Amino acid sequence: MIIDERIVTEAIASTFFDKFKSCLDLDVAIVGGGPSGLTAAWKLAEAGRKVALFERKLSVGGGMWGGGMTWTSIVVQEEAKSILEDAGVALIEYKPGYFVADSVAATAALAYQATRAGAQVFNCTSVEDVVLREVDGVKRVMGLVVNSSPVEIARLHVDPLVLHCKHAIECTGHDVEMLKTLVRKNGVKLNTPSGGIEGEQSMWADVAEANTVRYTREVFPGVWVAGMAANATYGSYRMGPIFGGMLLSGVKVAEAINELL
Ligand code: 48F
Repeated sequence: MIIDERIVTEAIASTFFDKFKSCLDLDVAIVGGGPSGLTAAWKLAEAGRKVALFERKLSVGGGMWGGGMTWTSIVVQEEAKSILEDAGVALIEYKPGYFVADSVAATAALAYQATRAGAQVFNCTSVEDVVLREVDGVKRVMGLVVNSSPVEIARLHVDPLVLHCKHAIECTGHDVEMLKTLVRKNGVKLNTPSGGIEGEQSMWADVAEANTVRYTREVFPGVWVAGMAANATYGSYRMGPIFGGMLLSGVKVAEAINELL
């Protein structure tokens, strides 16, 4: 076979733009491809929902690749063990209730399960704003404003593109980027004690793990928080390289949204 570079180019351009066009009206748009976002994408796609995940970096996986301090092991607790097992990840029980997985294997498995289930992943894509509408006096997020990450990094003055969604999930981790933008630009009140983003506190793994799941919820009409973003939004603690809460949060948000769709 003689390889024609033009066909290679056309194949990439054509399939990519078909994929992008198919995502202009989503059931769920996920912002951030760390463990919580990938798990949510996997579970929603598995339930047959039209879901896309937008990740700023070249690789999805967020803070999971590097285990703790670049030592490539992660820990999950009993309650979350079956999520990684279902993804095909091998676990060893280090001490009763503490299960260890290879962080690279776990991250790759979540990414594979999400895409295999049908979630569309747009890496190198930064979410820079949201689409806001007011219907009968109630404001609601109805979509995302996205741009190419290289455009963002190079600070080029290039306008973004827009897609609509029924629900958006804020999974940007510690920085809660999307929600911060929503509050800063629109002065809206969130479903939090202060009406704003409470801010993350220092390390307390036990409480933080439980709170990650507890605070996984709709924080503003059309916007849900999951993973570390849920902790930062509701003023809970950080927890370091134990990842069960992230996975359970991804499952919880997927189930809650799936029930509404
Ligand atoms: O930080 P991250 O892994 O979020 P997570 O799913 O998991 C947290 C853990 O990794 C760890 C922890 C567990 O004990 O504390 O930190 O809550 O992934 C967040 C992803 O969001 C991307 C970012 O590059 C990362 O991959 N991201 C952040 N802002 C944007 C974004 C944005 N504006 N647009 C697109 N992606």
